[in-house]
Amino acid sequence: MSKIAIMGAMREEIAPLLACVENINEIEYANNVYYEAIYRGKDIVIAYSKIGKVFSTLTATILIEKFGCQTLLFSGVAGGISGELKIGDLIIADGLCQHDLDITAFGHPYGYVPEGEVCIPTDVGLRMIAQEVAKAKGITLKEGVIATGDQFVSCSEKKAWIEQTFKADALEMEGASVATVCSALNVPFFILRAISDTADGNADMDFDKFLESSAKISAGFILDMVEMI
Ligand code: 4EH
Repeated sequence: MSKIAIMGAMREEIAPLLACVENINEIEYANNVYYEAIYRGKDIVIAYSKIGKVFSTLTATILIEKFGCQTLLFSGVAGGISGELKIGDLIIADGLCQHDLDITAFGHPYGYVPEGEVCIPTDVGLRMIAQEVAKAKGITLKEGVIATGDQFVSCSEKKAWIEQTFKADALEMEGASVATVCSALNVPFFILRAISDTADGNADMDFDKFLESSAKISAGFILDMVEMI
């Protein structure tokens, strides 16, 4: 039977998932804990990677190569860029880029390295399932570009630069690295984020205030999707 990976970056992002699943079996591997579990009869493996591109690369790789997951769903929070996104709103990535990848000194565009791509697309089938779940819940689900980098952005100028350079609608610190792994290993993947802050001068305070509630919104949506995969 197919095994679904659900990952987050922070403990708070997966806590609401662990609260809803059954038969949890903890496995320690590579300085992290992986939680095998059952949700509505489906085999899933849950983990949080720790923050940033490097840790999330490691965790996504292990979920696929060691645990044999054939689909990967990411659930978490993000800084909103698009004016359409308020705190607590959901966004799904149609593509992900690395806003801090810069070899422009050699004439390349921001976010690009040779043999890579600026924007990595996510699985269309999983996006369609998400839109069906949204419809059933009576919510509108924004699709857009999510920009990833190893920085917590709390500055309007930086946010505006990322918006202009990548046409990004939200930003975070793990999506594009997870996308790179899944795309290379041909594993369909999906990145969902609920807005916790708007990446400006108040971002740190908003983040602390809304991390838990936004993480819960994202996790609840992801679990509804699992039933349909
Ligand atoms: O995993 C990191 C967390 C922030 S760092 C990326 N996550 C949350 C998404 C995110 C984000 N990323 C960049 C939400 N808002 C963001 C923003 N910029 N404005 C962190 C947070 N708390 C404690 C320690 N590190």
